[in-house]
This record gives sequence, C-alpha cells and structure tokens, in this order.
Amino acid sequence: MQFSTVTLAALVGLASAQTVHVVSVSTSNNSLIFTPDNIAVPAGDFVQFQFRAGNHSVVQSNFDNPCTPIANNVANTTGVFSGYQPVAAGASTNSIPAWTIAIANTNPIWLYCSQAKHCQAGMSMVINENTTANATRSLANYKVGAAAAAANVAPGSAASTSGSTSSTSGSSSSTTSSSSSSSSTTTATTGGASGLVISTSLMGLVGFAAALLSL
Ligand SMILES: *[C@@H]1O[C@H](CO)[C@@H](O)[C@H](O)[C@H]1NC(C)=O
Ligand SMILES: *[C@@H]1O[C@H](CO)[C@@H](O)[C@H](O)[C@H]1NC(C)=O
Ligand SMILES: *[C@@H]1O[C@H](CO)[C@@H](O)[C@H](O)[C@H]1NC(C)=O
Ligand SMILES: *[C@@H]1O[C@H](CO)[C@@H](O)[C@H](O)[C@H]1NC(C)=O
Ligand SMILES: *[C@@H]1O[C@H](CO)[C@@H](O)[C@H](O)[C@H]1NC(C)=O
Ligand SMILES: [Cu+2]
Repeated sequence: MQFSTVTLAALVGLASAQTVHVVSVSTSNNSLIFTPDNIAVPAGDFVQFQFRAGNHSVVQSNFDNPCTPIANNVANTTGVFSGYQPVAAGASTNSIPAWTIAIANTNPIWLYCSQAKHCQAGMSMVINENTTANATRSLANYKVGAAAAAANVAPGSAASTSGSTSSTSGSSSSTTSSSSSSSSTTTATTGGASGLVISTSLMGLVGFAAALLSL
C-alpha cells in the first residue's frame, strides 16, 4: 500500500506507540471503494479516513443491516458518522479532509458510505472482521447484504460527531497534535463503545505520511 500506516507517536511525539491506520475513501478518479476495506486494528490504535474525491461519508451499521445507521437497529448505540466530505475536483492531496477515530476494542465495526447508492455499489468495509466468532459475519457476506439493501440510509444528522470537528482551514500538522489532546471529546459510539471520534480536519497528513514512510 502506498499509504499504509504511520505511527501517531512519530507524529505527535507520544511516548507509547499507537498506530494510525489510513483508509482511502474513494480514489482520485472517484471510484466507489474504501482502500483497504478489511483491516485489523488493535485496541488503542486509530483509523484515519482520507477523502480522495467526490462527496462521500463513513457511517457505521451493524452486520445484519448494511446501508443503515447502527442507531436505527441497535439500542443505545449511536455509531460513528463522518458527515459528508465533499472534495473539490483537482484538490491537492495536502488539503483533502481527514477524519480519525480511535478504536476502543476489537469488536467488528461495519462501515459504509451513505451517499446515493454507493453502499449498494460496493462502498463498504470492516474494521476487525472476526469470522472465528461467527463465520457468517464476513466482509464478503456484508457486501452481499449491502448490494441487496433496498435503501441507503443516511444518519439523521452529523450530531454523533458534534464537538469533535476541528477547524477545517489553515490546519496541517498541528491538527494531529491538538486532536490528541482533545480525545476527551464526544464519544461517538455508546453501548458498543467501539469508536471515538478524534477529529475531522483538512490536513496535510498525506505528505506527512509519505515523509515518515521514507525515513
Ligand atoms: C480508478 O483508479 C483505480 C486505482 O485507484 C483503478 O483501479 C481503476 O481502474 C480506475 N478506474 C477508472 C475508470 O479509471
Ligand atoms: C454532499 O452530499 C450531501 C448528501 O447528499 C449533500 O447534502 C451535500 O449538499 C453535498 N455537498 C456538495 C458540496 O455537493
Ligand atoms: C438504553 O438506555 C436506557 C436509558 O439509559 C436504559 O433504560 C435501557 O435499559 C437501555 N437499553 C439497553 C438495551 O441497554
Ligand atoms: C474473535 O472471536 C474469538 C471468538 O469469540 C475471540 O476469541 C477472539 O479474541 C476474537 N478476535 C479478536 C481480534 O477480537
Ligand atoms: C452469526 O451471524 C448471523 C448473521 O448475523 C446470525 O444470524 C447468527 O445468529 C450468528 N450466529 C451465532 C451463533 O451467533
Ligand atoms: Cu460514497
């Protein structure tokens, strides 16, 4: 992978090693995919979604109800929602939106894009698939369910991320530092408690990551 992982420790000077796992949302030619779409993330690490093109979102569902917010099906669970992140055509990779969540445990987190019929078209993924726990709950089966879903349902609002959206202008490397100190902000997932939104920002982490990976 071109953008695989960078260590948050390296980015913000933390003493302990916490890894940021990068997921590209769409591609520069606006393909309806997440890349990679099946990642194993230890508890305590972060996943950063970098929005490459188009106007996409990241929404949490449960396995059984793809393309529908988890809040609609699981009691007392808000789920994570990035909000829609439009990217101007030709945007520099240094100024695309990046949205980061902390992973609290290794329970599977099922995600999709709620735009138009992107979920049905293949824009879905999983963090911590666990087919040992239940062989049916594979990403392949989730995608089968997504393709057959009657509707693609958006969360009612971006309220699940309120309080954790940081400035979208003028922020670059400093955003990561400030977001680490704001990790006491909104807990995006209650009940399931699997994700904590750290920040939504425009940032130049792509260049940053490339610089680190070349060390
Ligand atoms: C879009 O880019 C991806 C790689 O990022 C490539 O696999 C795919 O073929 C491209 N699609 C078109 C229509 O150019
Ligand atoms: C992005 O998509 C959302 C949901 O469809 C829509 O409300 C919003 O206006 C779009 N933003 C842009 C800039 O097109
Ligand atoms: C959901 O939260 C309400 C209020 O805190 C509580 O009474 C109820 O038992 C909870 N339901 C579940 C399934 O945890
Ligand atoms: C997967 O599920 C099995 C069985 O429930 C469990 O023992 C294991 O810890 C799980 N793996 C992860 C990474 O959570
Ligand atoms: C495994 O997952 C499927 C799909 O969610 C579910 O219907 C089934 O009850 C689960 N099996 C067990 C043993 O929990
Ligand atoms: Cu999309």
